[in-house]
Amino acid sequence: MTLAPQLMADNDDGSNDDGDVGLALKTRPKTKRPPLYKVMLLNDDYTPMEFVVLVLERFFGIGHGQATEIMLTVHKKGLAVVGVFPFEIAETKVHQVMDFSRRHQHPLQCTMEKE
Ligand code: TYC
Repeated sequence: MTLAPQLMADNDDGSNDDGDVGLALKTRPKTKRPPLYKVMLLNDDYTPMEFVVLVLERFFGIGHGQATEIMLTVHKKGLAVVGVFPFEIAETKVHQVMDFSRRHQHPLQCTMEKE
């Protein structure tokens, strides 16, 4: 007859009562990064270049020099990604740009798509 297996027997759920409190720290946190969305500006023939630069400065916090470069990229290539954000922030940027452009009667278009 063997008595030893009873000394440190596991519980039904696989845990034991050996006093180990380190287990939770070793498990991987179950946080997931949110999906990201590219916010893009589209070219058109009518929106003034300086207005696009102002949009990039005001709503995307981009400095004048880099804003000018991005504007020229959109002008030449047709569109450019101007930022990557979680859904709600991307959606807010799109709405801000579209609203600002509409109020100034410019046809500038801003869109978003999942990265
Ligand atoms: N193509 C416009 C012009 O020549 C400038 C422009 C740049 C418009 C970027 C929109 O997203 C844009 N005035």
